[in-house]
Amino acid sequence: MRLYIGNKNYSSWSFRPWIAMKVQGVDFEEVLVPFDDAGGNPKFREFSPSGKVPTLVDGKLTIWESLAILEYLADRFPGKPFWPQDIAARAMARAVANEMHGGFGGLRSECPMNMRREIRAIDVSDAVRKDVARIEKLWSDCLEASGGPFLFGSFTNADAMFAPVVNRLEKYALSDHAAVTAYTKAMKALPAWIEWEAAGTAEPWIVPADEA
Ligand SMILES: N[C@@H](CCC(=O)N[C@@H](CS)C(=O)NCC(=O)O)C(=O)O
Repeated sequence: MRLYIGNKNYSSWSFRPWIAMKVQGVDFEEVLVPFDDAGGNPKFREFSPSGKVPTLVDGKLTIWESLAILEYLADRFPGKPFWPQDIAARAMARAVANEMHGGFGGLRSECPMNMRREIRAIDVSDAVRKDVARIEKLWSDCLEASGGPFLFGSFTNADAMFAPVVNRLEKYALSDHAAVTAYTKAMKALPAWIEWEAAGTAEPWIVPADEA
């Protein structure tokens, strides 16, 4: 099984399946293809039908789109807890994962994921403030219902979907909500997080558009 990803410093969509596979103990080969935004990322087209990362290749099967990859992994490894076991919790986890996949456009465009960035606040729009307020409510509701330390107790695909958001809220000093502080601590203590962050921080590439 091979996972194609972009730069670990910046590629928020790549981070999602990568951290899920690491935490759930799936053996995979990682292929990092650095961004070439100026050139239109032509190399991505060699393995990805959409021309984007992440892309998972399992034998003859190619799966693109981060959430589709996470769903495939849950089907492919039914013994691994990619989603919560309880049907109601699983429905909630899918709801929040989908909300992340299709939403929070203000936060995503104004505050790019950046593993090596120093913590520094920037001026943000009302759209970002609204996104942050919704995330604070969503995380605190999930953590209260599950007891934490992850959104549904133990780490699931819902946490994988929000991993880049943890980085954004921290690096742009966007929230001092107690639930955000506790969740950030739990996510950043994962060995998989530490491994990704160390590799991203050490990368030589700078993408000016992602340096807010
Ligand atoms: N909806 C896609 C988004 C994937 C995406 O936009 N990936 C970015 C990198 S984080 C990319 O490949 N950009 C290159 C391009 O658009 O040329 C997913 O969930 O996987």
